[in-house]
Amino acid sequence: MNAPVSIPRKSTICPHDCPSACALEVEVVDHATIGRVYGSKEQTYTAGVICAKVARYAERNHHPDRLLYPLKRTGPKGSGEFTRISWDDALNEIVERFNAIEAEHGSEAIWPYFYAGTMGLVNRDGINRLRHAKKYSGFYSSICINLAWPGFIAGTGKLMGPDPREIAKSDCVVIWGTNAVATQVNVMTHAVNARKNRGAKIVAIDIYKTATLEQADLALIVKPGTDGALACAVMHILFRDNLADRDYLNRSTDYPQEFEHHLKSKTPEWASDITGLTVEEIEAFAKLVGENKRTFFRLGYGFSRQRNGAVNMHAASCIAAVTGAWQYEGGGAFHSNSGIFHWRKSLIEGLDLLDPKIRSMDQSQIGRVLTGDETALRGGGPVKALFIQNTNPISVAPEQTLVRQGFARDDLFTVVHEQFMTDTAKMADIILPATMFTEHDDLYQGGGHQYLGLGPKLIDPPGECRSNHDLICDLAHRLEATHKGFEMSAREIIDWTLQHSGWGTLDELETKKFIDAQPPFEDAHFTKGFGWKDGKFRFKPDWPKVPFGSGRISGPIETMPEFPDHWDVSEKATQDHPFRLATSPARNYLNSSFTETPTSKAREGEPTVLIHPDDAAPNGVADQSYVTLFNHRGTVRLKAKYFDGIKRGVLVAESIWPNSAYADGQGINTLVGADSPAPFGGAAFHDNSVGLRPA
Ligand SMILES: Nc1nc2c(c(=O)[nH]1)N[C@H]1C(S)=C(S)[C@@H](COP(=O)(O)OP(=O)(O)OC[C@H]3O[C@@H](n4cnc5c(=O)[nH]c(N)nc54)[C@H](O)[C@@H]3O)O[C@H]1N2
Ligand SMILES: Nc1nc2c(c(=O)[nH]1)N[C@H]1C(S)=C(S)[C@@H](COP(=O)(O)OP(=O)(O)OC[C@H]3O[C@@H](n4cnc5c(=O)[nH]c(N)nc54)[C@H](O)[C@@H]3O)O[C@H]1N2
Ligand code: SF4
Ligand SMILES: [Mo]
Repeated sequence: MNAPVSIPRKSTICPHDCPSACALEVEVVDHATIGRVYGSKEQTYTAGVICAKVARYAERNHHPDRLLYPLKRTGPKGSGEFTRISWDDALNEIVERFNAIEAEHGSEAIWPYFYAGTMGLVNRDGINRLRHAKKYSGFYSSICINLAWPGFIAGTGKLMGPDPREIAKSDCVVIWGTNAVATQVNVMTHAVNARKNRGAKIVAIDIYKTATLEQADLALIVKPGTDGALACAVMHILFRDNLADRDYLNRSTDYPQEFEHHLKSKTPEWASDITGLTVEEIEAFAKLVGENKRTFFRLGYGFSRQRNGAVNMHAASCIAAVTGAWQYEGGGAFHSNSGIFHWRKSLIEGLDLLDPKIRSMDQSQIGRVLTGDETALRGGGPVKALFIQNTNPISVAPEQTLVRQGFARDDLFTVVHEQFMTDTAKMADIILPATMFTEHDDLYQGGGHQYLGLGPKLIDPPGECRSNHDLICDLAHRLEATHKGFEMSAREIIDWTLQHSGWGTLDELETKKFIDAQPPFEDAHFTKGFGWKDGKFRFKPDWPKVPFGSGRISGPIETMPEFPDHWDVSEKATQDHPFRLATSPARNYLNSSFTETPTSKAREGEPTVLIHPDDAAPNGVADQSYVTLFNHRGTVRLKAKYFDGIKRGVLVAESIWPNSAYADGQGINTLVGADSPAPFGGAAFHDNSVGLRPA
């Protein structure tokens, strides 16, 4: 037998919208083919571990259904009838239509719409340069982070925290509102190491028994939208049992006396009623975090996707300030490190051309925008053209019924640059084929860790796929938009951006592959003060003034509680809609990506909704039978699956499936609202009231 020939491996970064941003080693079989993908052992956060769906990336990269050529719609909208055309013809048509629309309706009638299908800074954010250069409508990005980040920053003043690798040095790891086993596997690597090496306890908090909760020593299943109550009761116990660090509170936080008084009524019994946890569970949790000063609170996005999500995120982050966990290695609260990279993005985004008078419409309200809602249009005229990159709004955006109505408009000209025939691409007038991360150069940063890194082009793209950067530059030339970024290669932009952000040169990064950007201990643990002028952690945030990007005040901000609390603004269960539905992520999909790969599809099966057997029986719902979920936004038909690791009255539909996978072709976001939560908007994907009937 011949010895197996070893396939050379090249380093890169996973481009998907995942806090882990793993450092990868990709087998490069030949100039056009990748093999297996491995996690880098050298990059110490990834530490050799990646998720299964990216390990088998060849399935996605070399998928027979990849879009390879530009297509033009030839049948009615949504008919799926397209004809192959040349790039030249496609771009000429786009330019002609955009220019005609601009001449008739003004530049703001064109809406570039994009998100984080790739997290590469050049290919994700370069579309902004075109938008600014042409004064096309702006994009208020809100779908993912708008509840979570402000909630965290409200206390700390800055979006950063202890080195996530310190999880391995903790005595207690609290994995809160993130299903890390499914959504960011590396958190588990470090948490499990802490348990193995130091006997650390792992606490996990979710609304159903996820794979993460199965690995926890203490698994807390709360009712959706009640984490603020849990956090308050924990802090009540910490003060009650003298487990609060009063020195730290006096030295490093704002109003300890007033705050302690506020917590007096937030008893475990009070929280037990709200959360559905037992008093014993709450007491046990408080004792663990109170007695283990090295407690690492790893706060995820999931529990923020509630109308009270920002308040709950803040409340959870407050616990570390009460115990003083911040002071210790392996202690403190962490949500994201996105605040540490100090990127200078003026070249990528063309920020020198930004005109603040141009309207900016809310990403999460695309359904309302396209169906002419005046508030959503922000006083401007209708959107007549969409230019979409890296996102699949017909599947992923709330109020899907409106989104679909909007996309079906005959007077809307839609261009979609995609890798696959997604639900959104199906509604396009022109489809353009996009490269994958292995086929273009880009620069990436971690959210759940502290590395930045280079993702170089490893193989040639198939067919006529072009990168986002190439497309944006070509379109800019044809639209006569000028900016020096349109004249530079992706590598030149990466080099400029690195140098102007203080991270050296591209050549240096090429050699190093990644840079550990972890700030020193005293900054990461805020030992010299939190990110406010007075350096004090805020138990009493000034919500409208929380520094969050271009944060635009929304929702019932005036009724936000003064201190951490149970803020009762979740969508109310009613007699007709008695169930609380969450749309938690499916392990083998990443948002709507990977829904095309055979292994992911086989592992996920079909869309299901988890229901407690005691809720199912009285509603006449048999295990594995079809049910219809409904609310005032629409109906969704899918299979019911009995599951007793969930509270009565709560349903979980793991997502995001293509709409065609559902029995009636309507996706789960049909049931989700696009009303703007406080303080700065967002989307409450896990906060829905629905009714249920056998169907
Ligand atoms: N496999 C997989 N990985 C992913 C994604 C995916 O879709 N699939 N999506 C990627 C993206 S874009 C992001 S932003 C991250 C997000 O990853 P996470 O931070 O993990 O956030 P979510 O996926 O929204 O939800 C996490 C968990 O929060 C739970 N949850 C919902 N409501 C509540 C609540 O009120 N309280 C508590 N305690 N828990 C609640 C949900 O049931 C879910 O299990 O993951 C990324 N990684
Ligand atoms: N029900 C429900 N809905 C949700 C969520 C939920 O938890 N529940 N989560 C929400 C969250 S957190 C997020 S972030 C959004 C994410 O929603 P989306 O931004 O739509 O996320 P993805 O499905 O990851 O990917 C978008 C598309 O980008 C394409 N793409 C990838 N790379 C490139 C590229 O280089 N160029 C081009 N042109 N295209 C590329 C992919 O093929 C994919 O179709 O979904 C939100 N929607
Ligand atoms: S865990 Fe996240 S970052 Fe890592 S390989 Fe999987 S999708 Fe990519
Ligand atoms: Mo996200």
